[in-house]
Amino acid sequence: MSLRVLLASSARHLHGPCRRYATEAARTVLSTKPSIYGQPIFQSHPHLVKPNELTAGIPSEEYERRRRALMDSLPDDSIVVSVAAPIKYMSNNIFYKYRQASDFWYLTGFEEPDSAIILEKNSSSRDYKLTLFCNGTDSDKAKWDGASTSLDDAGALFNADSALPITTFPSHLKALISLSSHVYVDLPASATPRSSRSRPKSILKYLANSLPARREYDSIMETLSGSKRKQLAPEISKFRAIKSKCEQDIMRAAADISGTAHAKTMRFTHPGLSEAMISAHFEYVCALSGSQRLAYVPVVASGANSLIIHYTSNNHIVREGEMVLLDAGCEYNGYASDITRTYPSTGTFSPAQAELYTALLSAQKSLCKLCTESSGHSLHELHRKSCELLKRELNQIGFGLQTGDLERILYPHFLSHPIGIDLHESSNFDRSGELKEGMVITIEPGIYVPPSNSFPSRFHNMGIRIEDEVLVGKEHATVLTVNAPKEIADVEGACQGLLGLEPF
Ligand SMILES: [Mn+2]
Repeated sequence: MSLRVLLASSARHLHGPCRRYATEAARTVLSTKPSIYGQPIFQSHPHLVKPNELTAGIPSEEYERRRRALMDSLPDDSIVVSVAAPIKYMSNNIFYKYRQASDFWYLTGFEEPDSAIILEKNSSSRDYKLTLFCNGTDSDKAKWDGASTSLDDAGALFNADSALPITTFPSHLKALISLSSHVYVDLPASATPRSSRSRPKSILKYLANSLPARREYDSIMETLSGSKRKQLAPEISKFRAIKSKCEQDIMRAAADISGTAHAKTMRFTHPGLSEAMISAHFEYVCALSGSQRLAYVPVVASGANSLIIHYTSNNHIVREGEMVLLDAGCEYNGYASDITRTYPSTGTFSPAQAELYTALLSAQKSLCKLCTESSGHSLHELHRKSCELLKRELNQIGFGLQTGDLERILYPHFLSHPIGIDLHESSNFDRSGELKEGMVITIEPGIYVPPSNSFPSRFHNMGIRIEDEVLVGKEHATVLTVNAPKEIADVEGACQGLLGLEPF
């Protein structure tokens, strides 16, 4: 092979994410290594963060707007206390990859552990004051773990009125609590003053570690547990439920990465592979495209394993003639994605598989279209509709459903959940509230047919779920996860390599 042919053929292989990374890598030559900051910012990582952005895809002003909107919604003389997530350990001192606490990140964009903020209402010209507490420069720590952002840089970059050492957080908090009428803070579930004595964590850790006198610690805890204290999470969740244009763009990018990974994983799959290899392939494709982690442990359920809704053992071999249910999505630049597809291991649905798939798909597509503000629907109403639609569809293909068959056996889970920074942004979400423009929710009906005489035998042991993310508009619903093949022809085309996609 001549050199020219060799070059041409290697260039052909440099496609998709690999080519993008090659270009980005070239740009990073200008920045110095190692970084002096505790997270990627434009100055250190111009291949990840643009000049106007604080975190990838989100400008500083947006973080400012978030804090202002929150503080404007709270009564006078309020303070907000939010702390970073603790580092989590697999065993002893073996840590997991760090992920910042969602609400803290939403308000700050700050990605280092051992940090906290206090927001005070009505105490400066911009109506609120932000104090950021963090590690600051620590040369010994930097040698082992890499840099943490200096106090000066942290204050300037993250737009804080002051940035102080995290060790001073308890004394500041104590002083401010006594001056404020309302203290918005989330304590861990077990954090009553009594139980916290045995297992201090998160916010308690800072208080417990940093205060020499137990009496002082107890007095802060008592005040925090008293009538001044209000839960912060429900206040923030109202704002997080509506996605800004920047957030919508990131969520679309996350959905694109996951959707393409689904298509490529369909191409990669064949009988004889293990479910674990399919999971590994999905994760690999997402990581190549820049995703920082998966948003959850994937479900790779072949054959009758698909009847287990949260099957994550992923340790069986895929057989000829089975379907594979793949529920998997990446996290990208702080936002989760969530897609489920069910496809034939051999690349072609059997007639019975196609029949059941078509019934579910028809209902799923009708439900996606209903995700508009003008429909006035709530998640509860959409779920009720999903049951109606599925009953009709299933009876048309010979199910003859009895009362309760669908809700109790064939489709035992809820249709939808809101998604964003967290995969399930549901804990403070009102399922009875009307959908609003800018919300992003999943639509994920499923059918799981046990081998029971009550149901047609040709569908026994089939489990199918089809899940998309939908952006709610005033009049129109936008499916974000369109890269994942869904129509039978597209799914089979992807499996058979007819869509022009390489498996990698
Ligand atoms: Mn989901």
